Amino acid sequence: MNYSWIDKIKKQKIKHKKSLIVLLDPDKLDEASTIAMAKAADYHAIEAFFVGGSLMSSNRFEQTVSLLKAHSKLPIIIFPGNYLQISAQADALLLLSLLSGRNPEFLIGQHVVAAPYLKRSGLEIIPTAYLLIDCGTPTSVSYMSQTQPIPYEKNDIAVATAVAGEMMGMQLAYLEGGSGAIRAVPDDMIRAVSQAIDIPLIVGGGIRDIKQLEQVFKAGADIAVVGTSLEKKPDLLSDLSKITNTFNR
Ligand code: 1GP
Repeated sequence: MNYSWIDKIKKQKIKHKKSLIVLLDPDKLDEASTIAMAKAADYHAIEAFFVGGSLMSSNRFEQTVSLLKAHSKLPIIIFPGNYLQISAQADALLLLSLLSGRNPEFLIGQHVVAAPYLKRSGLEIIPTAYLLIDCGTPTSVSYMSQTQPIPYEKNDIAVATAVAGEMMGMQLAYLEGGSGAIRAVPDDMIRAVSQAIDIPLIVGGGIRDIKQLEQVFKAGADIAVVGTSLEKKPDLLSDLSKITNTFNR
């Protein structure tokens, strides 16, 4: 039987298990830092790597996936900024539909262009309801997608959007504050969305320390994604993974 990452995540949700995912942006990490992170993650409670970015200026995407594959046993999940970010060496790809926006290019356009490649790639494709939340600063995602995020305090809009995504058959919901966001997605919004849907909920953007990670998990996120803070301070991985473990005892 083929391995399915999303099946594993759904089973973990049933058991109330919390997961931490490390986001690697190939533009921001050189070869040595990527290898160091790959090796370190294997020793901590990390569920997987996400690889991707809103804009890729280097040609390190494929190389980053290869390095992770060579130096870590963890699943490699592509978290694509656009259809150029596809690698058959990875395990799965989040097929993101930017449901918070009204730009058809990010709701279906890019998907159509990518579909023939994705079909041939053999990757596990995971349809994902992707919701960008306004966390205080203009983000690369909102600029690159030319869409407006959901306002910070509009929990009802976030809930209705996530529920719509679930009804459309999406397998994951993702509340995105944007990479390097000044503040993380608000607890109230995470709580409201997690209570309204049955599919696993991912939260990312602006999680900088163990306190914020704890809040995100307590509010109801099944998976937390951390990128920028680990680029700046790789040692934080150990503390973040310890906190994740405390939720899984
Ligand atoms: C993943 O974009 C986030 O959802 C990552 O955000 O870089 O702020 O951790 P940070």
